[in-house]
Amino acid sequence: MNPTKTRAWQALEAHSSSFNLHLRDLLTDPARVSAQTIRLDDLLLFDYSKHRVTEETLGLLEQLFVETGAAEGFQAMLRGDKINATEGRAVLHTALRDPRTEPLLVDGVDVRALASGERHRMYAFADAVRAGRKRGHTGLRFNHIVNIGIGGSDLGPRMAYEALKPFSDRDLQIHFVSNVDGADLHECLRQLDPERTLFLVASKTFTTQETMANAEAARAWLIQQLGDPACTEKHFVALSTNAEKVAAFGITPEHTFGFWDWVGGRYSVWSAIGMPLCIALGSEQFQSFLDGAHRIDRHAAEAPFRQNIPQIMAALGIWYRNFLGASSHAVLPYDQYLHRFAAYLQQADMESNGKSVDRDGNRVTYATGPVVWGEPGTNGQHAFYQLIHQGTELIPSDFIASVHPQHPLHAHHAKLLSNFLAQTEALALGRPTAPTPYKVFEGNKPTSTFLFDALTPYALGALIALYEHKIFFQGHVWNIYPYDQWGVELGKEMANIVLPELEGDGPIGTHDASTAALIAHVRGLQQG
Ligand code: G6Q
Repeated sequence: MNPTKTRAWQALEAHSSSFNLHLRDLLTDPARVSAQTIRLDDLLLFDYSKHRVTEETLGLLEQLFVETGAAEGFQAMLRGDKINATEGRAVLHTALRDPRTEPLLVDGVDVRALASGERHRMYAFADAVRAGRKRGHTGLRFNHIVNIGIGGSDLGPRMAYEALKPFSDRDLQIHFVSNVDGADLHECLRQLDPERTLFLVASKTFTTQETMANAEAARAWLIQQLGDPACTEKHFVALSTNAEKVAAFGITPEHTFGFWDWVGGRYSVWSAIGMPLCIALGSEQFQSFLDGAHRIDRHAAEAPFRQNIPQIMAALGIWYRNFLGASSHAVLPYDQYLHRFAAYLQQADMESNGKSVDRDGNRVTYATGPVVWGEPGTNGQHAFYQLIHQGTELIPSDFIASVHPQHPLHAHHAKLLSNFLAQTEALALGRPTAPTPYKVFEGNKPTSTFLFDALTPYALGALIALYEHKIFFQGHVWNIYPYDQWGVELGKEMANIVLPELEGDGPIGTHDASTAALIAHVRGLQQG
């Protein structure tokens, strides 16, 4: 339903227009903090007390969730309804990490059993690579693993591998190649020992231009290095839903790990797309990563609104986006290992909720997904925090850290955490008086604090799932379809028109005047 037609939305509009409370005043009340802090197991403390909300605001946001049927919508996703209606698909990344064995049927097929079967094949393969039971063409153990994939087939495993490096086998070097810019593959190949390199071609469709170009070039390189076309058999693995295309590329069924159309690319790290992570961590720790996500699946489904972290995250985002005019959302992990987290979330969130047509096919009349961005603290403090503190934009920010670090430099960690805590306090309170107006900090800048006990595989699984479900709840309330991505099609199609024009010497087709001139310029310089 159109959320603006709900009573809650209209009440929130009235409420926001008269809202003039400052966090300085709101945060004098310790009861507020206990009411707006959620402690989840020994996993995480989530503090949402530093937000421009009152009990009334939260009550109205809860009402908005009730009126739009958000909790029922979540159940519909979990039970396999085809909520990705524009592609006619169920959305079941949650089934990939669900340990239950009762059948969950989609089109008469038990997706839990499918997922579990393929997961155990992946576990056996990953553990065999780690133990040296799977070896290369010349009998050597693998020590370089190269994931070739892009978008959803790159960002998740890459981010998670970086985040969990301390838990990985350090004798294995895991590389990620994604860009069709040859520089990416070129720089990677320079580091490899061909006899000891395993290539993982990660592509749901197995047709993506970038991935196929890189996979073909990698294969040619390997054959040239090892001097035997038969060598590719042991050195190539496919992670894909398209068994036919994989076979046509020449990868064996034994080296093919599948997933299904009910796994969206940007939600696929839990499937065979997680193979590089699984090889790096081993199956036990990968399972713990899945278990952490499943813990959040249950939490999101069961916890009441005020105790439900992803629902609160989503509701606060809607409050700022639709009622207080925020157009972006910053994600600031005080954790160097999470240095790819914002990049990952940009895809998860912006590709899901960057939509302007609602579920009835109408242009929306309200704002949907914000721009998501961020960098690890403390680096960001020396760069863009100026704008968050003193600029004219309202930028709600997520501060993420762990109490216990994954490295032995504890004195560093105390410094890191002191910055982490001080920044959210400074943003909230500001400094109302100063010798010059330039040194005044207005404060009242909202933040959420996510404080993990430690960034373990379990915790990372939970962290990702929190954001996945935040995205679900926002997309649901906004009445859009989060699980398609038609917006990436047009540019791809047009690149296929431009490519032959760049490579050939025939006439340049019909383009806008700017693009036609640019094509002519490139051709002129390249072809003399
Ligand atoms: C993700 C998108 C997109 C996709 C890539 C790679 O949700 O669909 O980022 O993951 O375009 O697609 P393939 O895995 O099919 O190569």
